Amino acid sequence: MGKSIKKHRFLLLATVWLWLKTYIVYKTSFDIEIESWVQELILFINPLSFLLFIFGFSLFMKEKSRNRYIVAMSLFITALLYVNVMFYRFFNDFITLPVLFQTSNMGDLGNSVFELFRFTDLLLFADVVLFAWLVRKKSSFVSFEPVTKKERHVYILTLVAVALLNLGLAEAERPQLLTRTFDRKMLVKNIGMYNYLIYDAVLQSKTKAQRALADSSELADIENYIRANEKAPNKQLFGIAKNRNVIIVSMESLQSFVINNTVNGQEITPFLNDFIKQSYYFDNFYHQTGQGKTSDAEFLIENSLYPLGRGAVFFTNATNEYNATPEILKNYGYYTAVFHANNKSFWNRDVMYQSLGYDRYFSLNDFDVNEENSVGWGLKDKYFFEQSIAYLKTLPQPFYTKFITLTNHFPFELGEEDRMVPEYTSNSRTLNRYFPTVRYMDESLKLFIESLKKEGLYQNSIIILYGDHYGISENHNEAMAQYLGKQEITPFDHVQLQRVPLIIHIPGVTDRDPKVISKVSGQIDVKPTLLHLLGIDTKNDLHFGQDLFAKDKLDFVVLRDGSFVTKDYVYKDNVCYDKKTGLKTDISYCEPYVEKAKQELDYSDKIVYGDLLRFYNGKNGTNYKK
Ligand code: GP9
Ligand code: MN
Repeated sequence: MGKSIKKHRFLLLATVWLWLKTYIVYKTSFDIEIESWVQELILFINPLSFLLFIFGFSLFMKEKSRNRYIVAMSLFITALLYVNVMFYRFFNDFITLPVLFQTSNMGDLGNSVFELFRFTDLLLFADVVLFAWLVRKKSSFVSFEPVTKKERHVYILTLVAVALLNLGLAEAERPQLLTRTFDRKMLVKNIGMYNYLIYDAVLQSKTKAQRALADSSELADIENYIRANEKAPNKQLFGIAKNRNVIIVSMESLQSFVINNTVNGQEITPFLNDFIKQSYYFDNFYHQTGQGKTSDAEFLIENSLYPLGRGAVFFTNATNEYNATPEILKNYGYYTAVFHANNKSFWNRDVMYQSLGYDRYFSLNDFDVNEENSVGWGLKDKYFFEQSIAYLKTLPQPFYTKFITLTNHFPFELGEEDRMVPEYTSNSRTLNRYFPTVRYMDESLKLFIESLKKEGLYQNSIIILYGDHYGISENHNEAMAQYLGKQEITPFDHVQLQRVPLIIHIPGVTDRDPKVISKVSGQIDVKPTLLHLLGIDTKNDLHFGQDLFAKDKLDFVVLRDGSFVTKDYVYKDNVCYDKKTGLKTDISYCEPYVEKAKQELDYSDKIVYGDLLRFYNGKNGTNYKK
């Protein structure tokens, strides 16, 4: 025994060290909530089974390659760990395979990566260098003796025992852990980051198979569910914007808490505050995005389907059959275009936009972007709108257009000359810098609307502005609590902070009779709402949202992580909160909706993973496909 340990000390050193390193990274780079010592124990042991597995292959190799393999794997595992650390800093989430392989995105992260990099990160790789040195220079330390059969057996038994112990503990702590997949944090906490990636890979191939195996019969239940939930459109508003141009703006990272609010006594969104007074403004409107962020919001708005629980649907299912708003409107004589000053392949948009039915995508190459007119992620919003309008003027009418802003994107960079409100003062640089960039976007929107008026494109349009997703993640809860004047940000507050503005502006209509509408709603509701305003019937369309103006529109929204909000309650992580008090309440109040929330997400996922709409069009021939 002792002899074997000595013989394999390099293998053991690498395994134990990477194990400890992973645990240290868990504790220092991720925000994993631990509620008991059992959970801590699970977290501690969870990297081990994977490491034993990976390094174990070395026991079946020739002496020389054995040591090289150990060094190579140490490097590989460290890189994996590091990619996750970076990703977590940015998205406050663990990476999934589809996202990891979106390498075209990684290149574009440019500035953000720089912003996220810390010099101490280099320490993570120090051990790999040491291992390489040991192998090269200290042949006395690394062994070159053949491995015995018995040693292999003992190793494999240890591996199996560790894996079973881990799974057993995790299953006891969290029943049904592996079947309830949308909570990544829970999974990583219990089976570890590495095993999670394997689990994710299995899921990935399962979803691939799902499309292959899907058939049209699956649609029957889904269609029944959708039809049963449909609400009749509001008669007064149906067709009120018929044949008008449609102008949609995705407002980057804009959350509702800044609306009608101040920083250092100054209004953060003076233009929007004013615009709201001439519009329909929805103040209980939630984003429902997942890992795909901006792109998920686009997906929701135009398909009224949920984005996916893992990966970005723009990547994983870009060539599916959809019935998106642009495609529908093309059948009503609309020209459709989308404007975004970024690489056309970023988030796979060039492919996805074709599936959504866009005639034209004005992307990076169509804009004049230089040092002076860009900051952070690229072209500043003011110039973006200015240059877009020049194109907009030339489009055939009526047009359906979508504009994706960028300046208010993490890390919220902005030159001194563009700052119209001061930074906030708190321990979060991110939150501090958020306010000036929001203010900048607000000003850009003002100029945009002004030029629409100047160009004669305003009066005959319907303008929809929406916040795409949160800008301030949970990592900044302390600063956020300070800003909002709260003791702390509870899970209840967190859900409430997922509200983003939705503004529907119809010149000649909403300016005469503006409204603040407080129905609980979400991005999924935009598609049927817009189509009805344009006087287009949606009886044959498969969507999960409801017309926001329907008399009996349900006060209900499901967030992508499975939380949901009703008129009186908020549900998150198996806890029910009373909206009036913000405090925990009896779960039975939320129970009637738990199944519905899960059902909707499941049905929507089935449509996307199975690419089911390809059957719908073929079979029923909706009124859109002529
Ligand atoms: C970049 C824009 C922003 O093209 O989509 O992406 P986000 O990080 O917000 O999803
Ligand atoms: Mn975004």
